[in-house]
Amino acid sequence: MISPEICFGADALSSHPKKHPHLDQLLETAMPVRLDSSSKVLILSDLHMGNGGRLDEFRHNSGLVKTMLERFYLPEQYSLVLNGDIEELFKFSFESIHSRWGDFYDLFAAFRNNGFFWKTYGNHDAALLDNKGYPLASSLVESLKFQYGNDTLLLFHGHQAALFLWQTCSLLSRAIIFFLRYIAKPTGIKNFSVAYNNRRRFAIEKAIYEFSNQSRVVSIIGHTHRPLFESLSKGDYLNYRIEDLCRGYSAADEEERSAIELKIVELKRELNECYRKGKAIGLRSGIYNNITIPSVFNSGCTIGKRSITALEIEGGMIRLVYWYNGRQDRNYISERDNSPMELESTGYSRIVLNEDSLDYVFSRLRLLA
Ligand SMILES: [Mn+2]
Repeated sequence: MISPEICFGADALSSHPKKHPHLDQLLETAMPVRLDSSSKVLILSDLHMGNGGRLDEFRHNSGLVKTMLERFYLPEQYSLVLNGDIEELFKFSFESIHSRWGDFYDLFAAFRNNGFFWKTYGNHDAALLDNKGYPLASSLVESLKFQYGNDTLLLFHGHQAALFLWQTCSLLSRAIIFFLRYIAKPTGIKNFSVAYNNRRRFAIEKAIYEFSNQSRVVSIIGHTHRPLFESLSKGDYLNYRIEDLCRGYSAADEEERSAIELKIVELKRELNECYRKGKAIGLRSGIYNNITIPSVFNSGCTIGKRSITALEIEGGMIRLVYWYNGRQDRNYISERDNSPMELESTGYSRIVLNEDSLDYVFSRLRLLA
């Protein structure tokens, strides 16, 4: 293991070594946007829109995305941030994407009337910076900072952390660079997306997590395709729920008592499962002594099978939501006991997987980081 001091040379000799200079710079140059407790914002990422053919990962969920934007978020006065990798330019030309999904551009831009519309670029759509005719060009930025009172939420796609990782002197990174430059390309492995590689995405999340705690900001990313909502940990939440039910038990009548007993059995089973998988939860282990600091959120992606995850900011709350076709099984279980809400009679439903107030999130960050 190479220590950061060796990696960062002279910089590490100063009294406040900057561990993630690339991300610090991203924070400095981010486009500022002021939010308050009445703001409503939807954050989506990783649509990976293609040409409508078999390899187009957006195809399955295009109906869901269009319906929820047109019939829920637009009329509900949400602003919109598309947090990178909206077009899949590694596989398709912009012309072919635009000819299939062109109607989405007007829909995205319509959110400007609700407040704002911004798009950050990711690794799969960064090439659009050079496209003079790109319809969303005036909304395209590398990063955004939401200023909420004295606190800051930084929105960026997340691949920037990988650029940073490649610049470090770790042997692993050098091996990856060597692989990409000299082996991967000539044999035609072009799509070296990090999305499906657990170790790589953990490394990216960890770098962003460290940076966020150091800078006392909340980062909102995409890129890894893994929804993240690290606030009160699931284990803590389940313990809290069990505690609460035990306290209510003595005052409950016969019928309520049996319902409470059943609920506790179920929660205990979930809690055991949670501890059993504890190590895999990753961000909670290590230098922060298992205390959860809610400094990284990820909107997830829209390329699941007929379901998507997204982040909402509304009424001073931040929420991870899951939209799915109600006629099919859900892949996710809510950590917060919420029931699904069907959007009119569209067949599409929304469930809140997790939520907390921004004030609570920033208090935890200030007190624990
Ligand atoms: Mn990406």
